[in-house]
Amino acid sequence: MTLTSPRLARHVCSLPPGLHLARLPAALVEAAAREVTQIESQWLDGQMGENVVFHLNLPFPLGFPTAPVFRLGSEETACIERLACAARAAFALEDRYPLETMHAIVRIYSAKDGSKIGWHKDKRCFEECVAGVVMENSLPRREGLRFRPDEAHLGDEVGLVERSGDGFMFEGEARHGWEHGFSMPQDIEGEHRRVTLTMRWYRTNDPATASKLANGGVRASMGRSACSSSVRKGAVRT
Ligand SMILES: O=C(O)CCC(=O)C(=O)O
Repeated sequence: MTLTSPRLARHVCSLPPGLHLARLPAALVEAAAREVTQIESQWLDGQMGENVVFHLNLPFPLGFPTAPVFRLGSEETACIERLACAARAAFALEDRYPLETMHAIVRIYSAKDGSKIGWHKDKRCFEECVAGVVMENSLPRREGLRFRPDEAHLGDEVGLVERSGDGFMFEGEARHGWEHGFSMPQDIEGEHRRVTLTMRWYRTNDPATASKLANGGVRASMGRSACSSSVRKGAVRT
């Protein structure tokens, strides 16, 4: 992974403190990317907006799933789950965060609809470390996730130049002092896309969160199935 900065070339453009990079095994990433394509054609029904998403294990927000949720152990997401586990191991998070509290989300950014995710910081209901894997980046210049410091922090806006299999994890200043986001470059048309897997772990020390987690992450009245992968394309969504 390399970096780009919109500022002057004499500025040394550096990563936000607390952003770590890794490479994930190609075979694992390719298998997960194939699975995303399958799910997209079978389960996602024109779910456009900021981008197309589905969740793994737990919904976001807890209690009110906004997109299909594939539980751990779902056949349809076996390879994506393996990739999430590999990323968790690559960043030494296995002993810190249990798989059961993981919320993973797959986002598909397409040049066809200029999809994006605006500048933001991740919510505090999630544990300190946030990890991601690029499953596909077919943009001609492979622009990826961008970071910029907030008003209280110093640094230049920086953008990752990505290849599929690139993994990142952020914590500390990168998590709380910098924002991140992605916008499809305006001059790109056609089939180019960026597909990512982002993993966060719900904090369990808050009683409200703990009780929702004990309930499988959904409202009591909804039952498990309303929040499972039963929202196949064409079916009624909750
Ligand atoms: O697509 C990405 O790499 C990042 C997604 C993201 O920022 C998020 O899910 O909050």
